[in-house]
Amino acid sequence: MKALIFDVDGTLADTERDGHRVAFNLAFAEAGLDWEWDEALYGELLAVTGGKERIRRFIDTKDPAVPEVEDLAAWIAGLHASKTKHYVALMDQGKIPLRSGVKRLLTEAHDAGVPMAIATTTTPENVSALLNSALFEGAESWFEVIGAGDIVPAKKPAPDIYTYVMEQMGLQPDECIAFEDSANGILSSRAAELKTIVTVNGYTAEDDFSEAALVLDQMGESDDPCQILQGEDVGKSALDLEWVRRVWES
Ligand code: XBP
Ligand code: MG
Repeated sequence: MKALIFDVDGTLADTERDGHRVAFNLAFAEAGLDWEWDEALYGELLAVTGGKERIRRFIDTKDPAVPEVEDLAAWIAGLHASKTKHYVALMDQGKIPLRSGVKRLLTEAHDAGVPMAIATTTTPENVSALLNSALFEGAESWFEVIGAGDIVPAKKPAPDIYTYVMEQMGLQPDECIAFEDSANGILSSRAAELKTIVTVNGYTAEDDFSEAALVLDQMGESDDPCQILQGEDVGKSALDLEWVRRVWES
Protein backbone atom coordinates (compact mmCIF):
# COMPACT_ATOMS: atom_id res chain seq x y z
CA MET A 1 0.00 0.00 0.00
CA LYS A 2 1.89 3.03 -1.27
CA ALA A 3 -0.69 5.81 -0.91
CA LEU A 4 -3.96 6.83 0.68
CA ILE A 5 -6.08 9.08 -1.56
CA PHE A 6 -8.75 11.12 0.17
CA ASP A 7 -11.86 12.84 -1.08
CA VAL A 8 -12.51 16.07 0.85
CA ASP A 9 -16.15 17.17 1.00
CA GLY A 10 -18.16 14.77 3.12
CA THR A 11 -15.13 12.55 3.78
CA LEU A 12 -12.62 14.70 5.66
CA ALA A 13 -15.30 17.11 6.91
CA ASP A 14 -19.05 17.64 6.67
CA THR A 15 -18.66 20.71 4.50
CA GLU A 16 -21.73 20.57 2.28
CA ARG A 17 -24.73 21.67 4.37
CA ASP A 18 -23.07 24.26 6.61
CA GLY A 19 -20.19 25.23 4.34
CA HIS A 20 -20.74 25.06 0.59
CA ARG A 21 -24.53 25.50 0.75
CA VAL A 22 -24.24 28.54 3.00
CA ALA A 23 -21.51 30.03 0.80
CA PHE A 24 -23.66 29.61 -2.33
CA ASN A 25 -26.55 31.41 -0.62
CA LEU A 26 -24.26 34.25 0.54
CA ALA A 27 -23.00 34.67 -3.03
CA PHE A 28 -26.57 34.68 -4.39
CA ALA A 29 -27.62 37.36 -1.90
CA GLU A 30 -24.54 39.45 -2.67
CA ALA A 31 -25.37 39.26 -6.38
CA GLY A 32 -28.92 40.47 -5.65
CA LEU A 33 -30.47 37.14 -6.63
CA ASP A 34 -33.55 35.87 -4.79
CA TRP A 35 -32.25 32.29 -4.95
CA GLU A 36 -32.10 30.30 -1.71
CA TRP A 37 -30.86 26.71 -1.59
CA ASP A 38 -32.45 25.00 1.40
CA GLU A 39 -31.09 21.71 2.74
CA ALA A 40 -33.48 19.54 0.72
CA LEU A 41 -32.89 21.35 -2.57
CA TYR A 42 -29.15 21.27 -1.96
CA GLY A 43 -29.36 17.51 -1.41
CA GLU A 44 -30.96 17.19 -4.84
CA LEU A 45 -28.37 19.43 -6.47
CA LEU A 46 -25.51 17.38 -4.97
CA ALA A 47 -26.24 14.86 -7.73
CA VAL A 48 -23.98 17.16 -9.78
CA THR A 49 -20.41 17.65 -8.60
CA GLY A 50 -18.67 20.99 -9.04
CA GLY A 51 -20.11 24.32 -7.95
CA LYS A 52 -20.33 25.91 -11.40
CA GLU A 53 -21.93 22.75 -12.75
CA ARG A 54 -24.37 22.76 -9.79
CA ILE A 55 -25.44 26.37 -10.49
CA ARG A 56 -25.97 25.44 -14.14
CA ARG A 57 -28.10 22.44 -13.15
CA PHE A 58 -30.21 24.69 -10.90
CA ILE A 59 -30.81 27.13 -13.77
CA ASP A 60 -31.62 24.32 -16.20
CA THR A 61 -34.02 22.41 -13.95
CA LYS A 62 -35.60 24.87 -11.48
CA ASP A 63 -36.32 27.83 -13.75
CA PRO A 64 -35.08 30.56 -11.37
CA ALA A 65 -34.98 34.26 -12.34
CA VAL A 66 -31.68 34.75 -14.18
CA PRO A 67 -30.42 38.19 -15.17
CA GLU A 68 -30.03 38.91 -18.90
CA VAL A 69 -26.35 38.30 -19.50
CA GLU A 70 -24.37 37.97 -22.72
CA ASP A 71 -22.18 35.12 -21.57
CA LEU A 72 -23.94 32.80 -19.11
CA ALA A 73 -20.85 30.64 -18.50
CA ALA A 74 -18.76 33.69 -17.58
CA TRP A 75 -21.54 35.01 -15.32
CA ILE A 76 -21.76 31.65 -13.54
CA ALA A 77 -17.97 31.61 -13.14
CA GLY A 78 -18.12 35.06 -11.52
CA LEU A 79 -20.91 34.01 -9.19
CA HIS A 80 -18.95 30.89 -8.29
CA ALA A 81 -15.81 32.92 -7.57
CA SER A 82 -17.86 34.92 -5.07
CA LYS A 83 -19.09 31.64 -3.54
CA THR A 84 -15.47 30.48 -3.16
CA LYS A 85 -14.60 33.75 -1.39
CA HIS A 86 -17.46 33.22 1.07
CA TYR A 87 -16.56 29.55 1.57
CA VAL A 88 -12.93 30.37 2.35
CA ALA A 89 -14.08 33.03 4.83
CA LEU A 90 -16.34 30.48 6.56
CA MET A 91 -13.45 28.01 6.80
CA ASP A 92 -11.14 30.73 8.15
CA GLN A 93 -13.66 31.21 10.97
CA GLY A 94 -13.02 27.55 11.84
CA LYS A 95 -16.72 26.68 11.66
CA ILE A 96 -16.29 23.18 10.19
CA PRO A 97 -14.24 20.53 12.06
CA LEU A 98 -12.75 17.38 10.59
CA ARG A 99 -14.99 14.32 10.97
CA SER A 100 -14.46 11.88 13.83
CA GLY A 101 -11.21 9.94 13.45
CA VAL A 102 -9.92 11.85 10.43
CA LYS A 103 -7.14 13.73 12.20
CA ARG A 104 -6.07 10.55 14.00
CA LEU A 105 -5.83 8.49 10.80
CA LEU A 106 -4.06 11.26 8.85
CA THR A 107 -1.58 11.67 11.69
CA GLU A 108 -0.95 7.93 11.91
CA ALA A 109 -0.32 7.70 8.16
CA HIS A 110 1.91 10.77 8.22
CA ASP A 111 3.95 9.43 11.15
CA ALA A 112 4.26 6.03 9.43
CA GLY A 113 5.51 7.68 6.24
CA VAL A 114 2.60 6.44 4.11
CA PRO A 115 2.15 8.99 1.32
CA MET A 116 -1.21 10.76 1.16
CA ALA A 117 -3.01 12.65 -1.59
CA ILE A 118 -6.28 14.38 -2.26
CA ALA A 119 -8.72 13.84 -5.13
CA THR A 120 -11.66 16.22 -5.01
CA THR A 121 -13.97 18.15 -7.31
CA THR A 122 -13.91 21.22 -5.12
CA THR A 123 -11.83 24.33 -5.81
CA PRO A 124 -8.16 24.19 -4.62
CA GLU A 125 -8.52 27.28 -2.36
CA ASN A 126 -11.31 25.48 -0.51
CA VAL A 127 -9.09 22.50 0.25
CA SER A 128 -6.31 24.73 1.59
CA ALA A 129 -8.76 26.73 3.71
CA LEU A 130 -10.23 23.60 5.27
CA LEU A 131 -6.87 21.90 5.93
CA ASN A 132 -5.32 25.05 7.37
CA SER A 133 -8.23 25.76 9.70
CA ALA A 134 -9.30 22.23 10.70
CA LEU A 135 -5.99 20.31 10.64
CA PHE A 136 -3.12 22.78 11.15
CA GLU A 137 -1.58 25.77 9.42
CA GLY A 138 0.44 24.39 6.50
CA ALA A 139 -1.29 20.98 6.51
CA GLU A 140 -1.17 20.82 2.70
CA SER A 141 2.44 19.70 3.20
CA TRP A 142 1.16 16.33 4.41
CA PHE A 143 -0.23 15.59 0.94
CA GLU A 144 2.09 14.67 -1.89
CA VAL A 145 -0.50 15.65 -4.51
CA ILE A 146 -3.65 17.74 -4.20
CA GLY A 147 -5.85 17.08 -7.22
CA ALA A 148 -8.75 19.53 -7.13
CA GLY A 149 -11.41 21.33 -9.13
CA ASP A 150 -10.96 22.20 -12.80
CA ILE A 151 -7.52 20.59 -13.09
CA VAL A 152 -9.36 17.82 -14.93
CA PRO A 153 -12.26 18.81 -17.17
CA ALA A 154 -14.46 15.82 -16.32
CA LYS A 155 -15.32 15.86 -12.62
CA LYS A 156 -16.56 12.92 -10.53
CA PRO A 157 -18.21 10.48 -11.29
CA ALA A 158 -15.55 10.41 -14.05
CA PRO A 159 -12.31 8.70 -12.89
CA ASP A 160 -10.11 11.53 -14.18
CA ILE A 161 -9.20 13.20 -10.88
CA TYR A 162 -8.08 9.90 -9.33
CA THR A 163 -6.18 8.97 -12.49
CA TYR A 164 -4.51 12.39 -12.46
CA VAL A 165 -3.42 11.99 -8.83
CA MET A 166 -2.00 8.50 -9.42
CA GLU A 167 -0.13 9.68 -12.52
CA GLN A 168 1.39 12.53 -10.53
CA MET A 169 2.51 10.05 -7.84
CA GLY A 170 3.71 7.49 -10.37
CA LEU A 171 1.50 4.81 -8.80
CA GLN A 172 -0.88 2.15 -10.08
CA PRO A 173 -4.42 1.66 -8.74
CA ASP A 174 -3.50 -1.57 -6.95
CA GLU A 175 -0.88 0.35 -4.94
CA CYS A 176 -3.41 2.81 -3.52
CA ILE A 177 -6.67 2.98 -1.60
CA ALA A 178 -9.36 5.67 -1.83
CA PHE A 179 -11.60 7.23 0.84
CA GLU A 180 -15.01 8.48 -0.26
CA ASP A 181 -18.43 9.44 1.06
CA SER A 182 -20.80 9.58 -1.92
CA ALA A 183 -22.18 7.73 -4.93
CA ASN A 184 -20.43 10.07 -7.36
CA GLY A 185 -17.23 9.66 -5.36
CA ILE A 186 -17.22 5.87 -5.42
CA LEU A 187 -18.23 5.78 -9.08
CA SER A 188 -15.13 7.88 -9.74
CA SER A 189 -12.72 5.89 -7.56
CA ARG A 190 -13.99 2.53 -8.82
CA ALA A 191 -13.80 3.69 -12.43
CA ALA A 192 -10.16 4.44 -11.61
CA GLU A 193 -9.93 0.83 -10.32
CA LEU A 194 -9.27 1.81 -6.72
CA LYS A 195 -10.28 -0.18 -3.69
CA THR A 196 -12.45 2.22 -1.71
CA ILE A 197 -13.41 2.74 1.93
CA VAL A 198 -16.60 4.77 2.43
CA THR A 199 -17.68 6.84 5.41
CA VAL A 200 -21.28 7.91 4.87
CA ASN A 201 -22.92 11.15 5.98
CA GLY A 202 -26.40 12.62 6.18
CA TYR A 203 -26.58 13.44 2.48
CA THR A 204 -25.18 10.10 1.27
CA ALA A 205 -26.48 7.46 3.72
CA GLU A 206 -28.91 6.08 1.11
CA ASP A 207 -26.41 6.04 -1.79
CA ASP A 208 -25.37 2.80 -3.48
CA PHE A 209 -22.07 1.63 -2.00
CA SER A 210 -22.16 -1.96 -3.22
CA GLU A 211 -18.75 -1.39 -4.85
CA ALA A 212 -17.10 -0.37 -1.57
CA ALA A 213 -14.60 -2.62 0.21
CA LEU A 214 -15.76 -1.26 3.57
CA VAL A 215 -18.57 1.11 4.56
CA LEU A 216 -18.53 2.85 7.97
CA ASP A 217 -20.67 5.57 9.49
CA GLN A 218 -17.42 7.38 10.40
CA MET A 219 -13.73 6.63 10.94
CA GLY A 220 -14.36 7.04 14.65
CA GLU A 221 -12.33 7.10 17.84
CA SER A 222 -12.06 4.59 20.68
CA ASP A 223 -14.44 6.78 22.70
CA ASP A 224 -16.63 7.54 19.63
CA PRO A 225 -16.69 4.17 17.86
CA CYS A 226 -17.51 3.61 14.22
CA GLN A 227 -20.30 1.34 13.03
CA ILE A 228 -19.66 -1.12 10.23
CA LEU A 229 -22.41 -0.80 7.61
CA GLN A 230 -20.80 -3.16 5.08
CA GLY A 231 -17.64 -5.27 5.11
CA GLU A 232 -15.68 -7.44 7.49
CA ASP A 233 -15.69 -6.75 11.23
CA VAL A 234 -12.07 -6.90 12.38
CA GLY A 235 -12.96 -6.15 15.99
CA LYS A 236 -11.81 -2.52 16.02
CA SER A 237 -13.78 0.50 17.18
CA ALA A 238 -12.03 2.98 14.87
CA LEU A 239 -10.44 2.90 11.43
CA ASP A 240 -6.67 2.79 11.81
CA LEU A 241 -3.82 2.17 9.39
CA GLU A 242 -3.70 -1.54 10.12
CA TRP A 243 -7.40 -1.92 9.28
CA VAL A 244 -6.94 0.15 6.11
CA ARG A 245 -4.06 -2.14 5.12
CA ARG A 246 -6.19 -5.23 5.71
CA VAL A 247 -8.93 -3.80 3.47
CA TRP A 248 -6.36 -2.95 0.81
CA GLU A 249 -4.94 -6.50 0.97
CA SER A 250 -8.37 -8.18 0.85
C1 XBP B 1 -17.70 17.92 -3.79
C2 XBP B 1 -18.41 18.78 -4.72
C3 XBP B 1 -18.04 20.17 -4.81
C4 XBP B 1 -18.46 21.01 -3.64
C5 XBP B 1 -18.43 22.45 -4.01
O1 XBP B 1 -17.74 16.56 -4.27
O2 XBP B 1 -19.27 18.34 -5.44
O3 XBP B 1 -18.64 20.70 -5.94
O4 XBP B 1 -19.79 20.68 -3.27
O5 XBP B 1 -17.16 22.85 -4.40
P1 XBP B 1 -16.62 15.51 -3.88
P2 XBP B 1 -16.94 23.91 -5.59
O6 XBP B 1 -16.65 15.40 -2.39
O7 XBP B 1 -17.06 14.23 -4.51
O8 XBP B 1 -15.32 15.99 -4.43
O9 XBP B 1 -18.05 24.92 -5.51
O10 XBP B 1 -15.59 24.50 -5.31
O11 XBP B 1 -17.00 23.15 -6.88
MG1 MG C 1 -17.30 13.82 -1.20
